[in-house]
Order: sequence, then structure tokens, then C-alpha cells
Amino acid sequence: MKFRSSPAASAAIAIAVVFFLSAKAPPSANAAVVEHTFVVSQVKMTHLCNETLVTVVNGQFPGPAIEVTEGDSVAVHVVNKSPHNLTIHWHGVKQRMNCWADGVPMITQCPILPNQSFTYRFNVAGQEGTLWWHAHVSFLRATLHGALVIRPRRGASSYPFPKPYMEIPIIIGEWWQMDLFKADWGIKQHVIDAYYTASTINGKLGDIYNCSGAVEDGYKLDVEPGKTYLLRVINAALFAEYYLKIAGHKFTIVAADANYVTPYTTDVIAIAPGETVDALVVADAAPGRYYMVALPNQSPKPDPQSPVLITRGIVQYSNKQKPGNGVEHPSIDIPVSPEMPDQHDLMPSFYFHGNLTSLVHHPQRPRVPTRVDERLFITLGLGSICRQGHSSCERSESPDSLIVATMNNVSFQQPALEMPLLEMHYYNPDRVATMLQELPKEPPMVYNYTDPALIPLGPKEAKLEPSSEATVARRFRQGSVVEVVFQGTALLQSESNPMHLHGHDVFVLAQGEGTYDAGRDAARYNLVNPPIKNTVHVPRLGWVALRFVADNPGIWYMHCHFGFHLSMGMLALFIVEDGTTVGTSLPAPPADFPTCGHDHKLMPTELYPI
Ligand SMILES: *[C@@H]1O[C@H](CO)[C@@H](O)[C@H](O)[C@H]1NC(C)=O
Ligand SMILES: *[C@@H]1O[C@H](CO)[C@@H](O)[C@H](O)[C@H]1NC(C)=O
Ligand SMILES: *[C@@H]1O[C@H](CO)[C@@H](O)[C@H](O)[C@H]1NC(C)=O
Ligand SMILES: *[C@@H]1O[C@H](CO)[C@@H](O)[C@H](O)[C@H]1NC(C)=O
Ligand SMILES: *[C@@H]1O[C@H](CO)[C@@H](O)[C@H](O)[C@H]1NC(C)=O
Ligand SMILES: *[C@@H]1O[C@H](CO)[C@@H](O)[C@H](O)[C@H]1NC(C)=O
Ligand SMILES: *[C@@H]1O[C@H](CO)[C@@H](O)[C@H](O)[C@H]1NC(C)=O
Ligand SMILES: [Cu+2]
Repeated sequence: MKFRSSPAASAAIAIAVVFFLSAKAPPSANAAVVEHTFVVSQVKMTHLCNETLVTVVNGQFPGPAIEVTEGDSVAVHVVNKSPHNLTIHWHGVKQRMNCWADGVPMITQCPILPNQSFTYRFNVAGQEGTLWWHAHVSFLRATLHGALVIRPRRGASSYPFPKPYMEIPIIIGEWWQMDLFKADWGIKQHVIDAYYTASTINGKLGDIYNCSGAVEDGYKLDVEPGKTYLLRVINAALFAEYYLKIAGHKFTIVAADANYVTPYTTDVIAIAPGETVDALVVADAAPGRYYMVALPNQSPKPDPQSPVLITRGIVQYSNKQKPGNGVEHPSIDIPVSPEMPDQHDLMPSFYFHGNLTSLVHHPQRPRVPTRVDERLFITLGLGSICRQGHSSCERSESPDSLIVATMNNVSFQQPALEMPLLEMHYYNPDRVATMLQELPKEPPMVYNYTDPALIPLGPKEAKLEPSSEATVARRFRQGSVVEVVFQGTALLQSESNPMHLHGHDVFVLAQGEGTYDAGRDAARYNLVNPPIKNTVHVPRLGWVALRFVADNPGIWYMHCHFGFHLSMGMLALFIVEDGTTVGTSLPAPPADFPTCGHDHKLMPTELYPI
């Protein structure tokens, strides 16, 4: 597992209806409402001779894709026929003035209880490309997820790249035999080795996996020679960044996180959990069969090591004619394998991310603000807190302490709430202020953050291990420009961290290895064409600098997209305050909002009498 080892259906049919609004509907005459019904239920699926109960949407793993046109409105009716409290997060959708639809349990909404329904309503204006949706409850997103594809209003011929012959979602995921709630709890409490069973491409384990002689199905992509395919690649996994390659083929990267990039040609895609990558692939190899391989990478020792569970699918040319004299060559039918990077070599990821720049010619591309109002320097790492609320305890993996994941040395503590924090913020902001602790703008102590000697337990590490737990948040004035430097550390591990901000895209100004040095590194910022992302991959033992405009009022999650780091507390709230106008202030919550099991919506005065 990715932290130190411990001492111890009802399948319904997707209904997608498109209603056209009357011509007066803003913002565009032909904007549509795209409706889906998501029935969430538990179904039995069998892989590797093992029947597993999985929670899925409409009986599908991965779930249905939502396909929309930029400017459309989306309505998703979620019918919860599972035994779990649920929310769905629309990953990367900016949700402008619509924090209520962000789908974070007890922060933006009460969860949808078993046997209840709720309709998410949001629009997808000013964004084009590949996003996705996923449950934001425990580890359930491992099986509750799907693509969200936004196409340009003026059709596929207005892509800023050659129009592809076909568009194909490629969702990299995980197959879990272990119960996902048990896995989450085990990781939080640091008591069980929770790990997935196999990696998947579009829900298929692939022919590397077999049991009792039965080989697992793999994803197959049929291609026609000479045609161009747009792969919409999504990493929906909880545990790892993946390297994706197709033998004999190159990728031209054209977008990432639903923002166009300058076309960049590479034979390997590096994609961390939460990221999306749009890549063109031309079927220009000799007709045949080629493996598409997804390999999870990991930090080398002395970091704790995980089993390497690769998966593969096949790209096969549909051309019937065989090479040569038309006689079948059995050897030709053995697919060609790509040469993969070493699982411990994280440089291909560093270079892949470093080579992304935004597409300057694109008219909608926002400009990097040059003024900065707030600067945060945030270290990411592990630490420990004492169990049972004790103020001091034995550390070094003693059962008296608990390993947690931190930002500036604080691990996020889920507040005990009777109503969602955002509703409280809307009706009674003063009350919210008393429940939160400010996320420090810099780490409390300066040390050699990236010194690998801190990875193993020992005297050097022990001095820095004690951390604390609090409901940390940071407030931003409406419209302020925020610069964040995320600094990876070597504290107890040296993992990279895919940091995801809800409700905003960010400009990724620079990345580097080792410790950030403002004097040296700020001069290297790309203020001309930095990539624009919602998930920023902080390299192992390195840093990333980013900027964003805090102009979307609400309470937004900002967290690591590794499931294990999130459940260990690598999370904070970014609160964007209201402006002085209606157009910059959070509107009222939806009338039909879930009520946390109460028969009416509770007001803060009922819950917390003054
Ligand atoms: C949901 O409804 C079903 C069928 O009406 C019922 O059997 C089940 O107990 C209900 N579950 C909950 C948690 O209310
Ligand atoms: C099936 O999955 C369960 C749950 O993780 C596990 O205990 C069991 O060993 C698995 N059986 C096989 C045959 O893999
Ligand atoms: C089954 O998996 C094992 C271990 O990965 C492998 O050695 C073997 O060749 C596989 N068998 C088949 C029939 O694919
Ligand atoms: C782009 O990738 C190449 C190798 O693939 C690497 O040499 C170069 O340093 C990368 N550029 C950046 C800015 O990371
Ligand atoms: C920090 O640690 C690295 C790796 O051990 C070392 O190269 C560097 O000199 C150290 N920096 C300082 C300021 O001690
Ligand atoms: C982290 O916080 C704890 C508890 O407040 C403190 O004792 C410790 O010195 C801090 N460590 C670092 C590295 O900042
Ligand atoms: C689901 O939410 C309700 C209402 O907030 C709560 O009472 C219940 O404990 C939750 N159930 C679980 C399993 O978390
Ligand atoms: Cu992380």
C-alpha cells in the first residue's frame, strides 16, 4: 500500500434527453438542457473468479458518459437505491455562482440518503474538453464515476486541431475486491493493508489477469488505417499515477483538464488521479495488433512499495487484408508490447507535465493575472497525531499515534455538523468562523523539506513527525489573486501529490525539483502560456507554483486526489467571500435540497440556538 505498513441491481437504463430551450434563453440561442437519470445501486460483478458487490450508476462500471455542448445546462437526477449516503461531484466543472451543486457531503450539501433522490443542476459555460464525475463519499469513487465530455458550440470542426475520425473515452481505474468503506476506514485508522486487486481500462482488467485458466477481457479499440482518434483519457484511480503507452504509436496531446494545450507529441502519457488528457492518435502503424498499457508508477525505496498492477488493452487494425501473401501468420496475432518506463522512474511524469503549455491562439484563453494579493506556501507530507485526544504520545508507528497526511503540518478534521457548512455560511457566517481554524500561509517550521533522509523512521524524521488535526480553511476576498506554491516533502514518504481545487481552474506557472527558492524560481514563471488545470501534479520531492483568481463565491475543497492521502486528511477548505453585488454573491440554496434526513430544511438558529 502507499503508506507505511501497519503494526497490526437493479440496473436501469440511462435516460438522456435533450430539450431545446426557447430562443430567448441566455446565454446562447441554441443552449440545451441535457438530462440524465443516474440510478445508483449495488450490483454483483465477477472478476478473477470472485463475485463482488459494487456500487455503480445504471448498472455500469464505469458509469455513463455525459456528453454536452459548451453553454448547455445539465440536469442529473440521482436516484439512490444503494445503502450509502451519496453525493456526486462534477470534477473540473467550474460551477460559477453554483457552489451548491459541487457535491461535497456536509460541506456543500446534505448527502442523498438511501431511497432518496436529488437533481443536480449546473451549466458548462466557458469550458471545452474532457472532465468527469465521481462520488465524493469515502472510496466509492473507485466504482462510481464516468466521463463528462464538453464539445465546442460550433461543432467538432472548430476544434483547434484536425477533426478526429472518432472520439474514445479511456478511463483508467481500479478493480477492488475489498469493500471500499472498509478500505477507507483501514487507511484512516492505519490498521489494514487496503489495496486494489487490478487496474482497469474502461472497466476491463485485461489479459494480464486470469484465474483457473480463465483470462480476463481487455479493452479493445478497433482502428482503421490512416484515421485519427481522439482519446479522452481520465485517471479515475484512487492510488496511482499511470504511464500510458500504445506500442508503435505516438500521442499528440491537445488538451488537459478541459483546457486546450499547444499540441505536444510524446510516446507516453503521464496521468495522475483527477487529471484528464486529450490525445490524438493516428493509426499509422503497420496493420496489426498493439497493446495499450497502463502502468502505475511509484516512488522508489525507502518509500513503502506496492504491488505493481498494470493493465492492458489492445488497439487492433480492422483492415482484413494480411500483410505479405495474405496467408495468416499466427505470430502477427500476438500483439506488440510497448516498452514501458520503469515504475520507479518519475522523470517521464515530470517532463510530461513540464511540456504542457496552454494554446495561445485560442480566443477564450484567460490571461495570467500579474498582480498577486495573497501568497501561500504549502508543504505536503505525512505526520502523526496522538490517538484518543492525548497531547503527547509515543510516535514512530506506535499504536498510541496515528499517521496522518498534512498541509503545512495540519491534517484536516471533518467537522461534526448537523447541516452543511455552506448553508451555515450562507445563513450565519459568524457561526462558521468559530468552527474553522486558519490554514497557515506557510509551514510553522523551516527544515530541509526534500531531504530523503527524512523518509525512513529515525531520529531525523522523529523530530518533525508530530502534527495536529483541525478543520482548516483559508478565506479569500472576492476577486483576489492567489498564488500557491505546493512544496512536496520527504516526511515519512516521498510521494507526488495531485492537488485538486474545486470551482476554479488554475494557471500552473512552474514546477521544479527539490526545495522552492522564491529568489531563483519566481523568475522562471511562465506568465505567457502556462497550462490551465484543475488538478496540479506536485512532483515527488519537488514543487509547483500556481495562480488563480478567487472569484467564485462559496466553500471549495482543495485536496490531494490520491484516495489514501485524502482519507488521511490532505485537505483544506478555500472560502471565497461574497462580493458587493448580486452577481458576485452566493445565491440561495436550491429549494429541493436534501435535508439530512429531517422533514424540513433546518435553519442554523434551530440547530445552534444563540
Ligand atoms: C428503501 O426502500 C426499500 C423498498 O421500499 C426498503 O426495503 C428499504 O428498507 C429502504 N431503505 C431505507 C434505508 O430506508
Ligand atoms: C475474493 O474477494 C474476497 C474479498 O476481498 C477475498 O477475501 C477472497 O480471497 C477473494 N477470493 C479469491 C478467490 O480471490
Ligand atoms: C495467468 O497469470 C499468470 C500470472 O500473471 C501468468 O503467469 C500466466 O501465464 C497466465 N495464464 C494465462 C493462461 O494467461
Ligand atoms: C519536455 O520533455 C523532454 C523529454 O521528453 C525533456 O527533455 C524536457 O526537459 C521537457 N521540458 C520541460 C519544460 O519539462
Ligand atoms: C537538503 O538535503 C539535500 C539532500 O540530502 C541536500 O543535498 C541539501 O544540501 C540539503 N540542503 C540543506 C540546505 O541542508
Ligand atoms: C507541527 O505541529 C506540531 C503540533 O502543533 C508541532 O509540535 C510541530 O513542531 C510542528 N512540526 C513542524 C514540522 O512544523
Ligand atoms: C447518512 O446521513 C444521515 C443524515 O445525515 C445520518 O444520520 C447517517 O448516519 C448517515 N449514514 C451513514 C452511513 O453515514
Ligand atoms: Cu497526496
